[in-house]
Formats: sequence, structure tokens, C-alpha cells
Amino acid sequence: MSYEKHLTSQILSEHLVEGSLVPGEEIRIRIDQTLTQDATGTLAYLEFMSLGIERVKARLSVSYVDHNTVQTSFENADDHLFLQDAAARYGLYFSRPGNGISHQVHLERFGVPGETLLGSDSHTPTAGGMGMLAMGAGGLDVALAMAGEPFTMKVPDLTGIILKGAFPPWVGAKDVILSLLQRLTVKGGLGRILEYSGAGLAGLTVPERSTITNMGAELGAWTSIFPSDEVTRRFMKAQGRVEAWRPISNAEGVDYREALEIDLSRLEPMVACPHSPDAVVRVEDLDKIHVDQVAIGSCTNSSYRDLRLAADLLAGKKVHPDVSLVIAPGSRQVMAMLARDGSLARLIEAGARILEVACGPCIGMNQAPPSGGVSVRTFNRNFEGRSGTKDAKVYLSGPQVAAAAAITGRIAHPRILGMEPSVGEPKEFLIDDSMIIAPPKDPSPSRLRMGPNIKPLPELEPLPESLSLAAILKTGDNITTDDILPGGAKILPLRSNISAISRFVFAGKDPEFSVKAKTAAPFAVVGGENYGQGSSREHAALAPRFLGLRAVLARSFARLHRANLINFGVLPLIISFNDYGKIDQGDTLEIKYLREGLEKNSEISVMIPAKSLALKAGMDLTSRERRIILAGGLLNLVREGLTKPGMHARKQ
Ligand code: MIC
Ligand code: SF4
Repeated sequence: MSYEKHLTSQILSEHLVEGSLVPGEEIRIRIDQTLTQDATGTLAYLEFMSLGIERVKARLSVSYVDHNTVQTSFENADDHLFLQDAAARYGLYFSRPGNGISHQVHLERFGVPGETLLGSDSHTPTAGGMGMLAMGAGGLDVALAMAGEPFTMKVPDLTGIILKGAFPPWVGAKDVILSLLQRLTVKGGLGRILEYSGAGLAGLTVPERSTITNMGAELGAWTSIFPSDEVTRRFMKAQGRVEAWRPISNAEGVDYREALEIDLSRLEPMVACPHSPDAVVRVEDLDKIHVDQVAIGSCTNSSYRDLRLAADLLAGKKVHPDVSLVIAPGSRQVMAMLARDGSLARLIEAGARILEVACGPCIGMNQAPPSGGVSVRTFNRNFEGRSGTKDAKVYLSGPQVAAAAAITGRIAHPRILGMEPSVGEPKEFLIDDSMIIAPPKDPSPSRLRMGPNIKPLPELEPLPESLSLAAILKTGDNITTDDILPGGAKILPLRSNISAISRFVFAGKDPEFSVKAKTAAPFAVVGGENYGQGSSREHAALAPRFLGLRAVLARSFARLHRANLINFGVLPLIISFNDYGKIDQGDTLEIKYLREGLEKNSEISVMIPAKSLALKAGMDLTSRERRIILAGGLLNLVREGLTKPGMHARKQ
């Protein structure tokens, strides 16, 4: 495989600061753009401020407010003010609450093909739909990118996804990614970038491509990317930004060591069943399922075209009396266009409940389903309890299946609605950037309002020589960051206050977990495969660390969560299937000569004295990662100016 000729490698080469483009090697790349959203952003700006840098150095940085928009108390409103002030002081664009979901707005107003984007949200790869190399990261990594530091990553393997044919009626972009999830599972993309190519591309608009790259996050992929072509040019022209367009695609004759082909014409409407995005089946294969709620929106499916399609399907009909239909448009641009062309009126007349332009129900920030209820959502995640209702059953689908469910009250093939309306891409989008505040040209130290819930970052201790850890929790496979630190309207407003939010660590599994953890500290958690899948929220690493977490022993880790654990000085140890079986919740684990073992990056011995057992745990850490853990976290290391490879950790 010639790595240099691929789309991804062209972008990586243009941005390479250090290292060589060999899969598995560590490289450092220049980041052109960053984005944050409010739920991860407050911590990211606190981290940025602690670096003591006066102005953002990335070419373009945008701070969005889209998650915590329900203001039942002062916390979220205070966070919004802090973020607005921080943007003005440090030189970022600020997208005000009400302007839209970061990923949708970024596509519309800021994305540039061929550039790199690092965002403190796992769905940052949405911008891969327009040919950006867009990656999710923890807030601290994004803070460093804002400070002008190159981003460190391992060169991922590439998987080619070759698209051919065109969609039959009632099938759309969501069915492409759902069928990939069915084939590859939530672990299928680990360590890989998915590159899309083939004759089928021509029929996919940028928002459709972005639905696919958005949900590449659910495959566990580093990111996903489409070429930038004539379709991309048309999209950017319609957004009034054609001057920022450039073509970028694979060179002639590239091949992939691993490639999958998808014939779009053979796809059928699909749904992901509770409680995992890869529990995918054909709609036709489901028995009759009664639906209580339908939600259309989220960063996956709330482009103008998606919502216009839903409005056209609902036109002249009424929402089924047993169903509550909610609509959350992805951006103010989308909402305004729906209002102007009459789609909004059609949705309202059909009986839809119109929510504000934000993440809303996707993160449990509204519209939790009824107890035991069934919700059909055009979203990307259906993890247990994420909707806010523990026993709800959430199905993920495209807008066609969702509209059919809203009208009929059951999950059914949308062909029962008659003919699929044809909805094209607009030639011109409605452009009004008045809800985006540009940074002042000459920043002067301006005010920085920090409400009482915004607390300083906790100080973290360096790694000790030995650890005696209580294994207070043993989990199964595919534990999500929503399991580790849930979202929802009660907990999300505490994102700026680590001490307060730490009370909710693993609260869905055991409401007393944080109390037990504090008593048992230092402690370890034992996990199965793909530990920490899902969100980029670094709170899921920092809050347990604050309670006393020093090591997670798992069979494998999701990339983003692993990076966040390391950034906060927690050891991600890899154990075998056999050893996983030998550890019980409640065991005490002894690890000796830790610093020495880490400096050598060798396997370390984990003893369970009560069982007279000695297990081997792998580390597979890069030299930079080892230095971060030894220092007790990335901030400690950065403060000492020791982030560059080849530099030695301080002696403690
Ligand atoms: C999510 O979809 O889980 C979130 C909420 O957008 C997260 C970020 C967060 O937890 O703030 C993500 O995907 O990274
Ligand atoms: Fe927001 Fe949901 Fe997208 Fe996360 S997945 S950014 S919560 S809309």
C-alpha cells in the first residue's frame, strides 16, 4: 500500500511537523482549526488559561454553545457568559446559543477541504464530509492545539470504503453507515481512518456524506473522510464560500490493504436497535413495534435536506395520537430556511413539537421518553439510559423511517407513505452570521465572567513508585463514557465543576459509587473490550481520577477515552481474556516498581496477594504517553515545557 497517495496521507504530509507516515508510528501534525462546544469547552478554556498563553494561535478557532441550553438554574447561563468572554479575550469566534450544533454550523460556515480540524467532541469527523481531516480529542488536547502545539497521533491504518450505484427510493445516507455498523461493529474502526471513494460518491451531497462521517465515530474510527470534489464545490458555493474550496482526492491507482464495497442500490432502510448503534437490522425484519416518541435532529441528520424531507413526508398528515414527535433543527440557518419555505408550518400543522436549535434530546437535555417507552431517533447513539430514561428503548434511523413512525405509530418501511418526495440541495443557503461573534482585531484584556459553579482545575499528583489499588468495579465489554459519567439535564450543568460532577461517576450502575470510590481510593476499574467508547468528554477520565482512580485494566480501550485517561495520569493497562476472568470486583491489586517499569515500557506485574496471583499487564505506551503518566498528567508536563518527544521526564 502506498500511503502517500491517499487522500488522508496528502493532508497528513502537508501538515506533518515531526515523524514519518508509517502506520503505527507516532507523528505530530499542525492543526489549522479547532472547535469546542460548551459541555467540554469550559474545561478546555480553563486548561488553555492555565497554559498562560495570551492568544489562540491556531488559524481559526470556534467556540460553540449547543449542549447545555436548558437553563433551569444559573450554571449553564454562567457558562455561556464565560465562554463568550473567553472567546473575546483569547481570539476565538463565538457561536451563540441558538446558532446551532457545532458540527452542522462548522460545515456550513467554517470547514475548509484539505485542512485539519481538532474538536473537543467525538463527532468532529462530521467535517470529513467536506474533505477535512477532522478529529475528536479531549479538551486538553484541543487547548494545546489552540496554543499552537502540534497534535500527536499514531498514523492510523486506512480502510477504503468504495461506494457504487445510487440509492433506491426510501434509502439514504443513514442506511449506509448503519449497514457499515452492522458489518464492522462498534469496534470495527479502532485505529483506522475510513476513506470513501467510488462512483457512488457523485450522488451524495455534502450533508449526506457528513451523516456518514459523523457516525464513523460509532465505529470507533479515528475519523472518516470523503474527497473534496464538484459536489463539495457546489455546497461551498451555495454557502457563499466557494473561494475556500479546493479539490482533494486519492491519486490515480491507489489501493487499500483493506477495502469494503457498498452498492448503494442494494441498501434497504435500516435501524439500530437498543442499546447499541451496531445492533442493526433491516426495518422489514422487525416485528411490529409500537412507538411512543420520534425525534428528528442531532448532528447526524438535521441538515436542511433531512428536515425538509421530514416536512414533505408529514405535509397534510397528522402525527399518530400515541406519538410525541419532536424536531430539533441542526442550525439557525436550517431553521430559518424551513421557516421561509413553509416546511416549519407543515411540521407544526402535522403536530410536531418544535425544539430549539441544539443537541437537546440527543444528550438527554430534554424530551426523555416515557418509562419503558420506545423512541425512534435520527441520532447517532442509543446507549442505555442516554435518553434520560433508563428503561427506554431507543432505535436509530434515518428521517424517512422516523417520519413513517411518527405518522403510523410503529416502526415500518416508509414505503407505506406512498412515493418518496424528491428533495434537492438548495442552490443558495440563507446566510446570516449575526449569531457568530468574531474576535476583536486588537484584543485587550477584557472581562472574564466566571460564575460560582466554575471551579479551578484539580491538582494531580505524579505517579508514585508503587500502588495498592482496590478493584472497586468490574465491567463487561463496550462500556461507554455515558456509563462512566452520564449526560442529561441534571449532570451536564456541572461540567465546569469537577468536584461536583464527580458525584455522578458510574451513577447509573451504582448511585453510591462515588462515595465508595473516595473511601477506597486509590482504586482501579476492570473493563472488557473497547472500554470508554463514545464521547470525547474528558470529564469521564478526570472526575474518576479526582475520586482516586489510578489505573484501568481492560482488554482494549476506545481511542479517545484512552487518550483522556493518559492526559490525566491514569494508567491504561491491557490484560488478556484469561486474566480478565481471574480478577474479581473487590480484589486488591498491588503494582510495584511502577515508575521503573514505565520508563522501560515493559509489561508490569499486577499481584493479587489474597489469591497468590501475579498477572502481566501490557502498556503499549509511546514515550510521550509514558512521560505524561509519570508526571501525573499532561498539564503537569506542559507546565514544565516537556511535551516534545525525546525529552526526559523530571525525576521525582
Ligand atoms: C456526545 O454526543 O456524547 C457528546 C455530548 O456530544 C460528547 C461530548 C460531551 O460529552 O460533551 C461527544 O460526543 O464527545
Ligand atoms: Fe450534540 Fe448529540 Fe451530536 Fe453529541 S451526538 S454533538 S450531543 S447532537
